Amino acid sequence: MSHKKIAILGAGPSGLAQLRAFEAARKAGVENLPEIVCYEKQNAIGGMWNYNWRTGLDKNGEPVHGSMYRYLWSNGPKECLEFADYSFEEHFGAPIPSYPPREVLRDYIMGRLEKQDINKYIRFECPVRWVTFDDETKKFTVTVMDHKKGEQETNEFDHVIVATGHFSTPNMPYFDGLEHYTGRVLHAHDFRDALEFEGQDILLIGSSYSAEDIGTQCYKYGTKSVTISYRTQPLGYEWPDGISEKPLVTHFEEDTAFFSDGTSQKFDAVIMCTGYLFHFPFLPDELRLQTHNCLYPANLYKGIFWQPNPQLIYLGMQDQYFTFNMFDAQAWYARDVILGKIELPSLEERQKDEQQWLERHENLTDADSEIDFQASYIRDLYDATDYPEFEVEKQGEIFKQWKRDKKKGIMTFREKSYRSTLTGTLAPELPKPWLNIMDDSLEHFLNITLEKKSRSA
Ligand code: FAD
Ligand code: NA7
Repeated sequence: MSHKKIAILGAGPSGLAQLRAFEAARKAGVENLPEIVCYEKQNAIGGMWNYNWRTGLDKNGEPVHGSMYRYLWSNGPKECLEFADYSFEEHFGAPIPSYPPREVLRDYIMGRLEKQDINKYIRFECPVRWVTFDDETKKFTVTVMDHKKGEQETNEFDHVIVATGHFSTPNMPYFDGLEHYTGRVLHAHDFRDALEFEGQDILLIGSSYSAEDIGTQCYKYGTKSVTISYRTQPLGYEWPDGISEKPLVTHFEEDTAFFSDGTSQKFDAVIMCTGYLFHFPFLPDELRLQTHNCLYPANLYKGIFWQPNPQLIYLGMQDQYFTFNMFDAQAWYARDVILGKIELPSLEERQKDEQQWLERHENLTDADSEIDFQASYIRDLYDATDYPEFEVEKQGEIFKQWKRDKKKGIMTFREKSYRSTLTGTLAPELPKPWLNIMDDSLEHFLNITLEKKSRSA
């Protein structure tokens, strides 16, 4: 029997989960594994978790993928994103606090992989340009630009797995008068360093994760005032002096923004924290997922298989409470379908299943029900595979506690500790208030965390 060939598009956490899933099968002695190629636009693995100082275009003229910025700390407890087959404690050799900075999380993601020698499957600096499917041969052709060789290349595959992320292409709304506004206008995607706004009055438009995180971070690094303008709902936290919320901007005149409550204020800069577009410029309409940021995008069976053609698989396309372990659950399931261990039902059955999830999705009323929904989605996936147990419902309870802790103190929630569902260890406390830890490097974080531990030992 000839080997199947599969293409994984993207080597961020989702694409890496897929590679890891096949590695796990290989180690378990599964034979006749498919031939795998992973095409990655950047020159490193890790996706969004690689800090990229560039904005706009990269050195090859490709759109810069990175939306992460300096001094970014995890916005959720690490206990809710722990890989079931690799705990934080195993990676760092000791327990660490619940909210690590970006570099620490990146190190953890990489740690599991270095052991697995996954790089050999990855073709770096190879952005995918175009994908087609032939109804007769039932094969995909994937065309990539190999920037290292300076030439395009086309190959055939039995499965294509899209793992290109969806927090990279800015949703950039227009407000009257912006073209004459005299301050700086940027999207969160291009925000890199809070220090740029030290001493300034800034306006953030949008009221979700990016607004709360960029707002609190700017406050931490000396921005004079942060105003957050919401379209539907304010974030509603108890903000310190220097951060406030306003209803939506109506228009701009010179250096001033006007709001729908009739007030106005001068600003030095405007940061659009208005979310991201699902953007797959390499996919024709009949293969292209069209959705917005939500917990259950339509047209995907089990949240991963493209309904009209399940040889096409999407990973990580949901809005995310759970991240790394959800990508794992998806990747293990996709792997088992590709290996023929799980048989896909008929289109009718697949649509019926999807409909049930969509109906549940429509009836979600609050964050707690959303968390339960995503936990049961994950449970449904990994109950069908040999992915190790990670007590997803317990992690859901930690997410609910996280929500409450944020409500109690948006500037202090990162000082809370939670218990790992894998090891049972309660995370140590941050040795200092988050607001006072200005150095977010891996080295500094481990130094202060482990120092504290040895003092108290
Ligand atoms: P990505 O990480 O986006 O990776 C996609 C990969 O695909 C990239 O490497 C990209 O270069 C590649 N790619 C894209 N297009 C192409 C192409 N055409 N050809 C080839 N390769 C391509 N999650 C958390 O769990 N905790 C957090 O604290 C957190 N904070 C976040 C903060 C910010 C500012 C953002 C933007 C996201 C945050 N997230 C957080 C969510 C984060 O997106 C996920 O953790 C995770 O990175 C998603 O993994 P992914 O592989 O699906 O996508
Ligand atoms: P989200 O969570 O998708 O939120 C987008 C926000 O932008 C949300 O509050 C929207 O308001 C708002 N929005 C969108 N369009 C507009 C317009 N036209 N005017 C005003 N406000 C608008 O994106 P985030 O960037 O916050 O988070 C995405 C990921 O990045 C996340 O995983 C983080 O960890 C980092 P709405 O509520 O719809 O009215």
